[in-house]
Amino acid sequence: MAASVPVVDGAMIYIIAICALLFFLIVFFLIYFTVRFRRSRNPEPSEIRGSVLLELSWIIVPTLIALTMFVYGLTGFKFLRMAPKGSMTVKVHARQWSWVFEYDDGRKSPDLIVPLGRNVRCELIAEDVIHGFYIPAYRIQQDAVPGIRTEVWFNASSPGSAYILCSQYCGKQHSAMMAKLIAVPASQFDAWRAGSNVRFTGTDAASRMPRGQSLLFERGCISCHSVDGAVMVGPTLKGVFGATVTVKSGGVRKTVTADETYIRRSIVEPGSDIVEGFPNTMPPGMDVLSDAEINDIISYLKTLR
Ligand code: HEC
Ligand SMILES: [Cu+2]
Repeated sequence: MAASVPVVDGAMIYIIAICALLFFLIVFFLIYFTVRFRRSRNPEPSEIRGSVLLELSWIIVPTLIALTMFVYGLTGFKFLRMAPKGSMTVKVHARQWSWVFEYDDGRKSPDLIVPLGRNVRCELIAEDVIHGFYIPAYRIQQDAVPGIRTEVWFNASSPGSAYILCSQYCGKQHSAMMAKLIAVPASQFDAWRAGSNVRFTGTDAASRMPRGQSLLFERGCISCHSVDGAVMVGPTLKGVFGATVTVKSGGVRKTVTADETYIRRSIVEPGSDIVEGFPNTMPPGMDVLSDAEINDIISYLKTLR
């Protein structure tokens, strides 16, 4: 649950209630007048002159009713759009097709882990196309648009997890663009932030993934490489381990077997062996990976047959 839920649900129920009331009133009078003024009872239509009072009242009353809906909606909207001062900020990177949550200390996570009871302000950054940051259980939805900073905030009031979805059709794997929001007690959150390898077992995506796979997420590899055979900006990583690859090394075309040495070099100095048919666009900054992390990635790639 979050504070945004009663705000959105309240406006929704209010609007539906007014619409339902009007609907039943209109249908009631429709039927009543049809029966009451049927031809057999009124063979001669009577002539009715205008009534200023009646006309004014059916202009003013519905206008006022509609305005209450507007005011109700507007207060809720302002509440949802303006993050309270002192909120904790999380940068939400949206890209084809994953979410990465970046905390102010630079820590990145494939799931949005938040402390209970804190106001969390999400700064939405679209890295390629328009995405929609959508947490149905919290009634929160905001587009992430390239070139524009949009934001949204919430306050998780009960522990547990909720789905984060993308609400803008953003390409082939749009429906797979899911993550979890996990609200945990502040003490657990601080331990996780401090870098201890707290895993919220069974709930977060990261804990279900092999370490190597979650690294591909955290380091953004999956924005260029698929693990299912699809060719994206870069070649797929499915079946790459042990495969025979044609590369250009310093302008010379040659065939190599993708062993540990080759894969390690492809990650650390991507410009040294360029896979044929692909541009040399893999960022060399990927060498921030530690040796152990590269080993984890290689172990994971070995399982991708
Ligand atoms: C901006 C896009 C981009 C990102 C991000 C990226 N790569 Fe690449 N990668 C490429 C391209 C393009 C190639 C093919 C050209 C080349 O070999 O340099 C490639 C090649 C590779 C290869 C060799 C594949 C083969 O078939 O021989 C490996 C392994 C690899 N990348 C791993 C990674 C890992 C691990 C990460 C994340 C730490 C990563 N890449 C991030 C674009 C990217
Ligand atoms: Cu999307």
